[in-house]
Amino acid sequence: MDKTQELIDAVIKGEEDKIKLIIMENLSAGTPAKEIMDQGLIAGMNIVGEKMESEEMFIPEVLMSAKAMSSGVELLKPHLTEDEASASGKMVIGTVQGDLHDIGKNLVKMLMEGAGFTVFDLGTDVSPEAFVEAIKKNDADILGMSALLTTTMPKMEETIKAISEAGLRDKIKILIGGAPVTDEFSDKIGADGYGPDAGSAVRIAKNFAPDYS
Ligand code: B1M
Repeated sequence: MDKTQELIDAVIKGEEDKIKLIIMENLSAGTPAKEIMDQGLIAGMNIVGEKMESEEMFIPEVLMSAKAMSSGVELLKPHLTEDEASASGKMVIGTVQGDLHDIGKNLVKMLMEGAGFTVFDLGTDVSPEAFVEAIKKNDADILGMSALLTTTMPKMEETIKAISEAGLRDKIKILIGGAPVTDEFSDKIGADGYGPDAGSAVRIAKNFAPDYS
């Protein structure tokens, strides 16, 4: 692939036009879309995730990178086979019932997509029943729940109970996050992991199963 490092840098800097240009040049030259995705977009976004975790990059910059990368993914999507597009795990994500905050959840979604996961976003105010239905319908491997209010955190536990009652707990890994959420809370309600930020959410999700990386 031509200009690999330039594409990685453009993702980190959130340079949407440059990303599109490099992708078009590579597609015209016959570079496989999967190679452009993996070696350029995902490689760049992985660095963004790491920089976010180490506080070298902050929310506005990460949003710019994520948005720029998404436009690159859109350009590549028609050139990816179905298998390639969903090579990694499948995640259902949403903000829990009663909670309308979605900026952090959207960031997690974008970085997960950047890392190659297929993400089904249920939006905000998602009931435990709706999470259960979406896990079944999409045969998801991972559930991501976000909560920003102390009053809506208990909905995470309710959702995990509903998943157990539906007999799905063994087949799904559960990742939670949001400003008031903690590791202790995650352990208490029986989640599989807690991500303090979007970068670490991706790292934890990849650790859930070796073939997600
Ligand atoms: Co709201 N709000 N808000 N608000 N709001 C907070 C959360 C609050 C802390 C402000 C305050 O009082 N200091 C407070 C909660 C207090 C509490 O519960 N302890 C609060 C309140 C009270 C309310 C209302 C009740 C206000 C009212 O109406 N009286 C109301 C509730 C509405 C509802 O949800 N039912 C409300 C409404 C709103 C707006 C609609 C105005 C708006 C939301 C817009 C939107 O999301 N589209 C809003 C906002 C913007 C905020 C603050 C200012 C910013 C939240 C944010 O987007 N942060 C917030 C104060 C604050 O946090 N400083 C506040 C940026 C975002 C990138 O961070 O979401 O934490 P965050 O996500 C991070 C990590 O947490 C993590 O990764 C992200 C990136 O690093 N993460 C995950 C998040 N989800 C994850 C999932 C994962 C893993 C990691 O795995 C799946």
